[in-house]
Amino acid sequence: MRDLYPAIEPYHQGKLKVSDLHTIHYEESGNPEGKPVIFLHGGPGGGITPRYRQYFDPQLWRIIIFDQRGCGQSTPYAELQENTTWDLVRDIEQLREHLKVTQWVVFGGSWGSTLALAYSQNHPDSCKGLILRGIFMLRPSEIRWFYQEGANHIYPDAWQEYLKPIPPEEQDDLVSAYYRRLTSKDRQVRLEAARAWSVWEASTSKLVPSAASKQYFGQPEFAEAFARIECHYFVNQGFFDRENQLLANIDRIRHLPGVIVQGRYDVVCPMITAWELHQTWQEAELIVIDNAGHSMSEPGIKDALIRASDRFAAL
Ligand code: STX
Repeated sequence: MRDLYPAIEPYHQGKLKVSDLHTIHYEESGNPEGKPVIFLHGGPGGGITPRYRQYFDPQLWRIIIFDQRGCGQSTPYAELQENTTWDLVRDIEQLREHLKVTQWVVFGGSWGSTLALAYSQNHPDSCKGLILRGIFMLRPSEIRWFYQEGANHIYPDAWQEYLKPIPPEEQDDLVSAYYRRLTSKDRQVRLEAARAWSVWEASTSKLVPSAASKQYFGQPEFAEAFARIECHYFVNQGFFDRENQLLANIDRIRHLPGVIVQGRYDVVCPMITAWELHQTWQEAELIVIDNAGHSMSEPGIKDALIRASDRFAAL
């Protein structure tokens, strides 16, 4: 099994003002002359971590990673205004031009896969290929499964904690009930909701749940942006015109090399979505990891992603 490349520091970090309101934080690591890859993090609202650099051979890749609007070191923190899928798609293109990249490989898991599909379908000429993991297309059925009815059958214990901030009379529409609290003027109300929302996701992301990731997701500095931005995208149905938009537009990227890595026991983004994507995009390679859940740190997922990035380095 392949493991992560050694930890590295960026050779360059910067800020890019992408609108009157928003500035995004980005970093470049690895080889400045290497093949460019843009890493799209999850959530939306998850921000970046140094580990993301370690999925790529630093001799071969110019590894470009950024905090999407409102999270990590991007500012303003947890801001929902001017924060839509199409704003992020424009930011990626603006960052590409700013860094004088002609084409890059697009790497994204979970919400990062949603954004990778949206971006590549709008800018196919900017893309060399796609490495996708834990596929999420932000359709109503996927939101319903994880935040209303479905995943609770597998994690009733964690679900009880997720339900706590919401009184029974509001539980028939949990995403809306959470949205009201996450946008409350009362900081305590916001933070309580943000913590419960985020810990639910941390509790369900790994085949074998980890206390460390629950602790990380539960910290207010992480949870507030993660929960607010996720919930904002979900109440707005990802800002898509129609629910199957990303499948309907596959022809725009069909010619690009693509790999889809999916954990069999992914509870956050169940495999049906990866399956449907692959049915529509059969030219892409589907790799199912039979002993993994959602997280990119699961050993089998890590192995498959690193093998894929090694192969793509030769494109
Ligand atoms: N959201 C899934 C997602 O994109 C429905 C995601 N889950 N956890 C993450 O992202 C981080 C690891 C980035 C926090």
